[in-house]
Amino acid sequence: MRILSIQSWVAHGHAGNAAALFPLQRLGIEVIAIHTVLFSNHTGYGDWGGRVFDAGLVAEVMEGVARRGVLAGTAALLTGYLGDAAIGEAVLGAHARLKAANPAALWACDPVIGDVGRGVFVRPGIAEFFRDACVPAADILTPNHFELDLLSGHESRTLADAKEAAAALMARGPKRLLVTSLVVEDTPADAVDVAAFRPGEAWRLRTPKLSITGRGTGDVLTALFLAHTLAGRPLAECLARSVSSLHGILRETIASGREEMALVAAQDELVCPSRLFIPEPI
Ligand code: PXL
Repeated sequence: MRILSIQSWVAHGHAGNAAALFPLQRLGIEVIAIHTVLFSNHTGYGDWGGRVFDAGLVAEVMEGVARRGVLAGTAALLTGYLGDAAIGEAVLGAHARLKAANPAALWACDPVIGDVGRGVFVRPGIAEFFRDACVPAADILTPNHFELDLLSGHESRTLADAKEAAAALMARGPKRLLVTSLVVEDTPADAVDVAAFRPGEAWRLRTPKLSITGRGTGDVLTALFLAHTLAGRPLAECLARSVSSLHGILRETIASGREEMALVAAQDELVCPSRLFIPEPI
């Protein structure tokens, strides 16, 4: 199994490809990783070194990869933090190239735009790019609650609102949706929900809220959700395994007093989560 992952790279810590690559590899998946930026650390620190790559570089690397003849055997494209809207065009080009080589390939798109509390944290044009160009082309979309509202154009205050927004987005193309960091009216203050949708089917998984403002957590979730989807697992199981693995990683992160996810130290959680949460149909 091989996945092409186009996301940011950070030298220190885990966000973008530096969050997604190892979990995929730990699950036995080969990854072709193309980076959209090279930063010292994720932007949540408010201070970082490095720069966004130009879109031409991303396209050139993609062309080189295509010339190796490996795309026909690549099952999916995984995309996340873009850095710049122009890189979005290179991502669309990469998607077209992959589909030409393997028409069955899936695109799992994490529309990284922003978060509740932090607002939009990406450059102008990126939100519109995700809404107008990526939603119709992606097979799997993994917005957080903030991004669900932004992409659907409606604020989801209740579970019914969130289901409506998910249905509206799926009507535009994606066949599977994972909504992370979902906090609706009936979400208890000490919990956080993740919901998974496909047409005619919806699940919610509630986990205890952990005292950590993890970055890159969405990148790990999307990678795991894609890996389990490609393994042919049912939607509820993809949700349960992905969230339970991340929860185990975050528990170890807190226990060891780290600032960045304990992906390496708690790697067994990626394969076999020590506590398996069970989703409920909604
Ligand atoms: O997790 C999203 C993400 C990815 N890559 C970089 C980031 C962030 C979020 O802050 O800064 C570089």
